[in-house]
Amino acid sequence: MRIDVLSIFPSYFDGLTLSLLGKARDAGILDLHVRDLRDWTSDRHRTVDDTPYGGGAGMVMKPEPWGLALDELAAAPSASADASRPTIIFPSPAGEVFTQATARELSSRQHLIFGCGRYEGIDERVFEYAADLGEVRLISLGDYVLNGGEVATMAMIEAIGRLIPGVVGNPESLVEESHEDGLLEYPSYTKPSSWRDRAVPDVLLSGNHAVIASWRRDQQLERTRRRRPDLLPEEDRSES
Ligand code: 6GU
Repeated sequence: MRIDVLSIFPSYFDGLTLSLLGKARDAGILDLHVRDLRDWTSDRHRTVDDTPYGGGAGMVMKPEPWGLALDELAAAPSASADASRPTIIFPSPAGEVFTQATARELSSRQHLIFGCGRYEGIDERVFEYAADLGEVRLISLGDYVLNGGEVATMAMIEAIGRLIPGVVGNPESLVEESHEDGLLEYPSYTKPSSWRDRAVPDVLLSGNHAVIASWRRDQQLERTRRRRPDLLPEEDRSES
């Protein structure tokens, strides 16, 4: 998979050289490029923002650098062939909410471009123009406000990247995870079996795999009811 990131703060993404995603890059599974949007400006101050038409607080990102950058990054070897058209993601608190299903869907794409906005946002015409180059998605991490798209992009790249075959060494560890089966994960324990007067649940020491599996399922349901009832179908939300 190729991923291009456009940002005025490219050093935010230095962390992606670490750990699993760093290894995936070294192994050639993930072809990740972080680019400075200001490289597509031509004035002395490398200006990327301007005041909003109609007035109001803050600044808006100018369309011209975005247009030039997207033209360059979306230009595929076989332009216009459907599979090679990129998916262009703009992180935005005004977008659809990112979930594990979104991560799964995006993990099968050949080319993702993340456009990280700052200030009060990006000139709306950029989103319209980008739709000529690929599939445009505005995606939010949830109902709170960040200062820009960078941290959201990091989170999305990590969630998507770990689903690419070969990135996570043991594919089984992808299955037994919160949200993969629509429930929260069951609790985990390791040695010692007693720590500060707290014992590991007996069932986990029983060696009976069927009973352990059933206990874990119950724990998943119980936690999901208590912490995230919104994940359950209406009829499963209360204990009785
Ligand atoms: Cl994707 N961007 C910004 N700026 N704030 C957010 C967000 C994204 N998701 C939640 N809050």
